[in-house]
Amino acid sequence: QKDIAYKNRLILGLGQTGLAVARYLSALRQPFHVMDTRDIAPGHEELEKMSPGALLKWNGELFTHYDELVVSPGISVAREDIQAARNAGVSIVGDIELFAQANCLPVIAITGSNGKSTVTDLVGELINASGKKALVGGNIGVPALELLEQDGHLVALELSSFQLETTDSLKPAVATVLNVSDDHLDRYNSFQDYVDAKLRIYHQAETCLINADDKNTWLNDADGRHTVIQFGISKEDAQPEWAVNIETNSITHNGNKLLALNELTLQGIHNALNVAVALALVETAGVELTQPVLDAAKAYQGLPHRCQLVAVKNGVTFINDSKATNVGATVAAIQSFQPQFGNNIVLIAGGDAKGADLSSLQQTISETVKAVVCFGKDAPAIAKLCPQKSQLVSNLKEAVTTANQYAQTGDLVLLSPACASLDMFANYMQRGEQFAQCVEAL
Ligand code: UMA
Ligand code: ADP
Repeated sequence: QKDIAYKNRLILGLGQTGLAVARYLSALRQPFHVMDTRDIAPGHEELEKMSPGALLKWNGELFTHYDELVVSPGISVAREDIQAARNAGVSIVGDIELFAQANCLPVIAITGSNGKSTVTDLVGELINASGKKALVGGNIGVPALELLEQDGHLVALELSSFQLETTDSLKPAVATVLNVSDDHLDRYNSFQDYVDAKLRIYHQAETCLINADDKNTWLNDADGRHTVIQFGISKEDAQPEWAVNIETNSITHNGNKLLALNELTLQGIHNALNVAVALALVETAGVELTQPVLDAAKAYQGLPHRCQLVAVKNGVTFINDSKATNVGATVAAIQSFQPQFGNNIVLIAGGDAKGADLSSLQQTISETVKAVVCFGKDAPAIAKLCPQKSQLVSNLKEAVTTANQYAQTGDLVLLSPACASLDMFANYMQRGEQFAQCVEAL
């Protein structure tokens, strides 16, 4: 790895990211302090052992005493105190920027509103199946700076729009924006601002992989600096290089069949696209698509809390899609189960909608769902989309028992909340685990 410049830094936020930055700077013997807006920051005990006295009370007036602020993704850089520091000449970066300054390995960079973790994890599996070693991290849950300590051949990085906002030096071998739909509008002034944050991933990418079916993922490459390739659904008049062909039931590269869709363990068209993207990313980064790599794509089971089977009870199937934290994810999940369950789907949804426009869920609910059981902060807004099919309940436990009452043998009860979990749970994982426990207890 390369050296990063010696600076006096202030780390903002002491969650996973802030702690990883502190460990990294500490190992480099560079000076830093940390501030967090919370009374008790999650990483305070480890920080105190590592660097006694480094944690200071949040005070925006002190920001200009530092050369650089390293801002955690959970803190908005639009805050007045951070903007004032920027205007006073203080550099504003995030952990991914520090990673990019030090990293020497080729990077596969992945963003999008939905499918990031699935594609990132699968890219890691495909690289490992090829005999090379993948380092996988970023928004998926392993702070990128931790990857600098490990040996490997290729890095797969999941990046959120927040991480991209504070990153300038990343030069991915290949980068993709999988799709963009309403999300995080509590942190952006407009949908376009959110799209623009995502598109930053392409800035210095050698190859950009765009979604032919989603204009929001396209880039303006007027000066031809990038190689641009496409993935998408194959149509009569448009054949993306990497395609899911529904008529021939296959994933193709330049028209050549790589895999049959029914060979995949992952279900649904959205997941077939995820597999096509992962193959495209690794091939572009120099991994040969040998039989072991294709076999790994077929065998890939997906991550927990994404359209995961929990149980079949009295003929009713229960699926945990707790990671569906926006409308786009829930629509994709419902559509993927429709071929199997038709309109016999009871949806459990609700939580914190983060300011999203929920209306795009309306059509899917009115056309394909039998009943919607709504809980959490934005339950009333979801129930309003189709009042005659909706029932409000006060918590997830009640939602499961109510959904079970609506369901008959052969039906699907799908937890796909279209909302963040933070109004009632520590995170989406806790929500998914509680769902499984409630199903177990039926
Ligand atoms: N917070 C404060 N005050 C602070 C700092 C943070 O209140 O001073 C709050 C934030 O508003 C947020 C929470 O604490 O609600 C966590 O924020 P953080 O920046 O400390 O988060 P980390 O623990 O560092 O985790 C972050 C990513 N979290 C966010 O972007 C909110 C993790 O993605 C990521 O896995 C981790 O870095 C490692 O890279 C999680 C996430 O929810 C999974 N991401 C969002 C998403 O996927 O939709 C973007
Ligand atoms: P992210 O990391 O972007 O949140 P995940 O891979 O964790 O994405 O998947 C979250 C949810 O999004 C899944 O449970 C599924 O409902 C939905 N999803 C996954 N892939 C896609 C896709 N390509 N397009 C639309 N929705 C998707």
